[in-house]
Order: sequence, then structure tokens, then C-alpha cells
Amino acid sequence: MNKYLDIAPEVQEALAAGKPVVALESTIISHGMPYPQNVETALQVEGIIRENGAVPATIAVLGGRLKAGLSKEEIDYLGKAGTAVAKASRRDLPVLVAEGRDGATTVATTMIIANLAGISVFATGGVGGVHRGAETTMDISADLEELARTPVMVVCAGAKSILDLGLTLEYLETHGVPVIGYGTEELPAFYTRKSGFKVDYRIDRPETLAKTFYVKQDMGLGGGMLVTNPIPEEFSMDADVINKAINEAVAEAKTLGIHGKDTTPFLLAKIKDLTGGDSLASNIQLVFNNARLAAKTAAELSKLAKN
Ligand code: PSU
Ligand code: MN
Repeated sequence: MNKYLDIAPEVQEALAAGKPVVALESTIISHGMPYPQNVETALQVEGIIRENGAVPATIAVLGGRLKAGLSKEEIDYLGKAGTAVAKASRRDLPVLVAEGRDGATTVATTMIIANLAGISVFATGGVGGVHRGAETTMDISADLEELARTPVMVVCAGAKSILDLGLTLEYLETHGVPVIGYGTEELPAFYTRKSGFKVDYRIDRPETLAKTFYVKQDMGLGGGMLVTNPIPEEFSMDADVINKAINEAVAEAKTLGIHGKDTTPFLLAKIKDLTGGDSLASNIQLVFNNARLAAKTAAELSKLAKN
């Protein structure tokens, strides 16, 4: 096992027995939602994964250790500390580990640590991507590069239109990352089920998601796969309301000169303020929905891996 990694006993046992495990990120806890909803959601998501037959492994960096599987107390700590905990993407990991610091893992670092632990399926809300205006700012999330190189399936609700969705899809195509719509031909836009962009393939069953990922690795292609799962209709937001809030948030970030790793958390917090609690309620529901699909898919994948 990697000398920088601690796997929680329950996760370790499940992996050793070939049982399904689902990874979860911690930037969504520390930087993506306010306290206490962040902690409540993180614990409920773990419960949903268990109800659907898999073991949850929430991932973070604590005291410089890469952690796969957190205790309730550790999740509570990350939620309470909020943005005081460093947002940790790939470039941050060596410093945090060398200095024995804490880090809330993004999609990129959660994929890295999940892969070190031997976990193949990861559920979250939204992924980073190519930002609007990237043709001049070059702001492209390290999440995309990670999807290109690290063999983990990421189940998300699509991408928010704080990003340039068209350029995000182009980037993923260039890097050979399949973008799958679960039960849909259209890329979902996180708060809404539609974006106006097509996914690469529509897949309707967890078995087929698992088989596709399994075959990708078995063929030696490596790298990740992005599963986009539309928010359930009853929790989806009005497109005009949410797009207005997003446009306002993007304009304000530009005026204030927000850049680098602060951009995404700034936009998320601003959108939440502009929509009252509505966007947060939708955000929580879509994470639950992704956790269910990820757990079912991990169960199918563990059957294939045993054969
Ligand atoms: N998008 C969301 N919610 C989030 C994030 C993105 O809708 O919580 C977080 C994830 O942790 C993602 C990170 O990996 O932001 C991307 O940040 P950046 O754009 O700085 O790479
Ligand atoms: Mn960025």
C-alpha cells in the first residue's frame, strides 16, 4: 500500500473482499456548501450508499495523510472548518503532505486517492471544467486532466454553466474521456436537466456503465469516464432563474478580479446567495441521486471484476 495513504478499516475490508466501494470528495463539504448542511449532506450521502449495497469512502487529506474513509468526527471537522481547510487539487498534494497539513479534496485529488486505494467509482455533485473566458484566462480545471489520466469513474450531475460547457466537452474529447448521459442524450447542467449540448453516449443501466468502464481498463486504455446523471425532475430549477444568477455571479467575479482556485468556490457561494436557499436544496438532492447510481454501478463493477 502507498506509504502516504490510510484506508479506513471498513473500506479496507470491503476492498479485500471485492465488495463495492464508492469514493466521495471533501471540497464539496468544506468549500461547496455551508455548515451544517454540508455535514448533514455528507453523512446522508454515506447512508444512501450503504442502503444501495456499497461502502462509502469519503476522501480528504488530514495531518498530511491521504485518507480513504473518514469518521463522523472527521467529516464534522471538515464541515465546521469550511474554507479554513485548503482546497486541494493535484498541485497542492505534495505541499500538504510534506507539511502535514489538512486538505479538502477536489474531484482531481479524490480520483488520485481513490485510485491509490483501489476504488473505481466516485460520486459527487459537479465537476470542474473549462471556464467561460478561458480563451484569455486559460482557467481550465485540473479535474479534466485527471479524468484523462486516472482510472476512476466519476458520477456527477453534469456541469454548471459557470463553465463553458461546449469547450469542456471539446477538452474531454481531445483527451479521450467518454462523457456518458445516464438515461439522456443531453448533457445535464447540474441544476437543470438540459444544457443544449449532447453527450457522447446515452446509457440506461448501471450494468452497462460498469461494463463500459471495465472494458476501458481491460483494453489498457486507462483514464477515467464521466457519467452525467440529470437531477430528478422534481428538484430541478427554473432555467431562467438559475442562469440569471450564474450570469450575475460570473460578471461579479470578473469585476472583482477573482481568479485561480478561488473562482469556483466564489461562484458557487454567490449563486447560492442569489437564489436564496433554492440552489442548495437542489444541490443536495442531485448529490443523493448520484450516490444511488454510483452505489448500484459499483455493485455491478464488483461482479465483473470477480469474473
Ligand atoms: N463544481 C460544483 N461544485 C463543487 C465543485 C465544482 O458544482 O463543489 C468543486 C469540486 O470539488 C471540483 C472543484 O473538483 O470545485 C473544481 O475546482 P477548480 O475549478 O478550481 O478546479
Ligand atoms: Mn481553475
